[in-house]
Amino acid sequence: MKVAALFAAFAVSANAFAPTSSFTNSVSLSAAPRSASALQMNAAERTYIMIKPDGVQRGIVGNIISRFETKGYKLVAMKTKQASQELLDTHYCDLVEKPFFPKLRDYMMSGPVCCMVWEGKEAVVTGRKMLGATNPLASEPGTIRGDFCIEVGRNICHGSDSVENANKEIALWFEESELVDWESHSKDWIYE
Ligand code: IDP
Ligand code: MG
Repeated sequence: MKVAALFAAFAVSANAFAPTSSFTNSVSLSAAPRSASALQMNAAERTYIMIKPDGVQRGIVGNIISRFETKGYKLVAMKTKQASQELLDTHYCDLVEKPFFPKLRDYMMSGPVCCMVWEGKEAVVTGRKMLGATNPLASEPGTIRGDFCIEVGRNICHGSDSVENANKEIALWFEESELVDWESHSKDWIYE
């Protein structure tokens, strides 16, 4: 008798947590699966995010990773690296003539950087928003630069500024074999 009552109570409470039918439809794997090309267009954009030596030294790597993870972006590649002069000349090829470039290069070679590729819908433009403005004093609070730094020459992170440059930067900093093609189990909870 007691067991039956307990079972009935469990059935009612379990039902209270059951998803509504429309909710079920929106996430069901069997309901109208999207085509591979639709998923490609929505979710396969990649951006190159790099934590600069000051971000690594100051122990901000975990916080930055956490922001991209909790946003819903997918980590495709990650490593630490000591950047060479040649690599930085290529990466910052549009800035090599700037008067501040020698200092920028020294700063970027002063310790390890943390190189990452994040993937997801509009990852490039959204990644830039998450970083904040180049000059940290102009970055909104809530952005990475707005929360963690003060000077443009110590602005702790890099993010690609266009899809074209993202693809170039990913190819510059990573071997093809370092990019892992995997499917997130959360994708149907992040994309509708
Ligand atoms: P971004 O990193 O926001 O894309 P860029 O203009 O591409 O900004 O500059 C690359 C990096 O060069 C900046 O993140 C910053 O570290 C450095 N930088 C840019 N402008 C200056 C400057 O006027 N003085 C010193 N460093 C600068
Ligand atoms: Mg730039």
